[in-house]
Amino acid sequence: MEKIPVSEITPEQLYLSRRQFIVGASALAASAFLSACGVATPAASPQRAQPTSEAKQGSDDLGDKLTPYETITHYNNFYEFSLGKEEVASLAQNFKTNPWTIQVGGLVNKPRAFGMDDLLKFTQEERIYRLRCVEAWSMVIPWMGFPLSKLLAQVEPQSNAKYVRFQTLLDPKQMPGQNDAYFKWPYVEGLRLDEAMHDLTILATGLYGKPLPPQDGAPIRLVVPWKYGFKGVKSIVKIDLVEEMPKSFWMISAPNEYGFYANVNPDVSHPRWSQASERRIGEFARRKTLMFNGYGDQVAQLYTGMDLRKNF
Ligand SMILES: Nc1nc2c(c(=O)[nH]1)N[C@H]1C(S)=C(S)[C@@H](COP(=O)(O)O)O[C@H]1N2
Ligand SMILES: [Mo]
Repeated sequence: MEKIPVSEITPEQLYLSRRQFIVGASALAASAFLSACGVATPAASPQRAQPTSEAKQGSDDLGDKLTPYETITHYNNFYEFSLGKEEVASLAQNFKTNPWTIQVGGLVNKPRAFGMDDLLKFTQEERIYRLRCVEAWSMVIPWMGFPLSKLLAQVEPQSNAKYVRFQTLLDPKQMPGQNDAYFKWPYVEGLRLDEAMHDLTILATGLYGKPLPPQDGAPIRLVVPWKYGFKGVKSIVKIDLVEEMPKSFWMISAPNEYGFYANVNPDVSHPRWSQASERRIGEFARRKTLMFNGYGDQVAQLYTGMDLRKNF
C-alpha cells in the first residue's frame, strides 16, 4: 500500500484518527494525548465524559456533519481584517498572538492577568457546536476549549456583577480594518452573568485538534452556541465583570438591527431578512433554523418570562 505523504494528510484525516483514539481510549489517556498534540492539559485533571450522542465520529449532537477545516478557516467574519469573508485568512496570517495576555477585572475580588500558558492549563475539551451567523449561514465546528465559568471562578465575581464585557485587541497596525472609522473599535461583546456561567459557554483555543488560526480568533475567542455568531468575540484581551449591560460592537453599529441578547430565533426576523432558515455552508438546500440554534433544552430556562421579541 502506498504511504500518504504527511503534507497531503488533511486536518480532517488527522482529526478523525485522533478522535477515534480519544473515543476509544480511557479518560486519562485522552487527556495525555491532548497534551501531546500541543494543547496542554494537567495530567491529573478530570476529563469530562463525552456525551454518547457526541461519540458519533465527526458529527454534532444532531448528527450533522462537521464543516471541512478549509471552509472554517477560509470563510470568516473578522472585520478587524476585512469585510470580505474569503480574504480574512490571508490578511490575518502574520497576526502576532504570542505573547498574549487577557486582563480580567472589574467587579471581582481577585483581578489578574492570564497568559496563554495559564489559560491552556484549564482542562481542554472538545465541543462540537453549530455556529449560526446572523447572515443566515451556518457551520459545524469542532472546537477545543474550556468553560468560561472556570476562568470566572478564578477571579471571584462580586455580588453586584451582573454582566460580563469582552474586548478584542486594538492594534490598527496589525488589523487594517480598525482604520475604518465607520465602526467603533475595539470590538466589544457582552453576556449576562448567568449566560456566561452556563456550561455551554466556552473560551475556544483550538479547532480540529489544532491551535486556533488567526482568522478564527487566535489565540482565544468566545463561543456561545445558542446565540448568533457575532457574540463570539475573537482575539480577546480584556474581560470585565460589570453592573450595567455592556453596549456591544453591533448594538453601537446598528442599534435597530442588533440587540444585546442575539439568541438564535427563527421567529424574530432581522429587519432586513428572515431568520427562519439558513444555509449550511457546503450544502445546497436550506435548513430550518432551530430555536436557540437547537440548544433550547439546555438554555431556554435562562429566558423564562422574557419577551424574546423585545429582548432580541
Ligand atoms: N473581534 C471580532 N470578533 C468577531 C467578529 C468580528 O468581526 N470581530 N465577527 C463575528 C461574527 S459576525 C461571526 S459569524 C463569527 C465568525 O467566526 P468564524 O470566522 O470563526 O467562523 O465571529 C464573530 N466574532
Ligand atoms: Mo456573523
